[in-house]
Amino acid sequence: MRQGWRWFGPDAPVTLDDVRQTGATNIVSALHQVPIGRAWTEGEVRQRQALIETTPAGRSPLTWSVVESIPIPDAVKRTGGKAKAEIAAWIASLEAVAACGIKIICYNFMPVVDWTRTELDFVTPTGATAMRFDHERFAAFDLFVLNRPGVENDYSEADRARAKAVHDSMTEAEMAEITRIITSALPGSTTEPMTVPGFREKLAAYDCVDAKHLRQNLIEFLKAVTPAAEALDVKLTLHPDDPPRPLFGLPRIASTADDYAALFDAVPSAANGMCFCTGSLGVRADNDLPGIARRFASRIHFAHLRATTREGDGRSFHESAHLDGDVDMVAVLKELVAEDRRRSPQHTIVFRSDHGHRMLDDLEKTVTPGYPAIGRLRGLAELRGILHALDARPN
Ligand code: DNO
Repeated sequence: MRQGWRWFGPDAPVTLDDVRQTGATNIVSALHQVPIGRAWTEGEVRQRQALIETTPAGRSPLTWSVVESIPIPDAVKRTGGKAKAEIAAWIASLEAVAACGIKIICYNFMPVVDWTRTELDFVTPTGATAMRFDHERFAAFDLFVLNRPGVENDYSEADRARAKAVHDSMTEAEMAEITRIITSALPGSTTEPMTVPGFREKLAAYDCVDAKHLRQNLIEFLKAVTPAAEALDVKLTLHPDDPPRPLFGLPRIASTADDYAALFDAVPSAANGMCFCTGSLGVRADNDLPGIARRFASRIHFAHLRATTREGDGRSFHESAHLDGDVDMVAVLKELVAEDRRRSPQHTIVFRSDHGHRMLDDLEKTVTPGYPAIGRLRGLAELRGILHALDARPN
């Protein structure tokens, strides 16, 4: 398996030289500055690639191996194959990336909001902080701040009463902070920051899109883009929904093994792959992660490895240290390593230690939420330990 590290670009607090010190050799990055929907040019990709791959004297080389992500515009999620211009632009970006020799592209199909949390700095017993999703606080935002049409139908009476009590107990500043976290689009999100009224408008645009419809739109998108990907030996990897269930009354269709099976059945192309994210999928107790890794092994080209702990209410969760949560990471890695051994060197799985606690010096520094250096490095070191024990030295 190839050791990856997500790098947010030249302005990010974690530099490429920092990445070298972690031991990771494969960079995961994107042209985050390009507006969603605009085709990437080969020149732009090459320029970013030169930053990554020009190695200062005496330093170890880095390779840009994965693009995470080329965002999929709303028009595609809402109208599928009818969004011809947007799909053509996405294919142009794919071709620009492939022309530079980058062969793995990650994307997701979550409408309106990408990954969602309610707290960025939840203090864990070690003193390090973690990201957290608190269902009651989330519901309080949904019911009493966003207050979208029909919102009450998505919560039981008991849920609504609890959310009301939580809302009443929170200060305005606390509610404003949750609103900011939910609407601001967390780092790497493929959706845009929104105001609350803008959020309502976006939701209204999805009024007629149910899960069946959204899945059909993704299938139409895949049918349109996989021929280009296949011709260029590019693997497209669909990131799961985070958290893996509908939010804000919006359907989500990459949350379970059945969801992925439906997509692989409809579009069997070898380019139709999966980004195996243990942190996202692991939030559902009914997702058997080693089983999913085994079942879809040949489709997995990219893995996000991190752990979450489900809390007592079954809906809230927080991010644990990489080996401490609900996921059996050793069992997952056994499956991924077994698959990796079947592959040629240029097609091995790229993994990255996903997210990380904010700890030690990072508690005082400006960090990218979810992506501090030290917490991710701790995770990577632990994952590497497992790989060594499995006699699968990463490269
Ligand atoms: C968060 C990430 C997401 C992910 C995209 C994939 O940490 O997992 O930003 O990159 O949803 O397209």
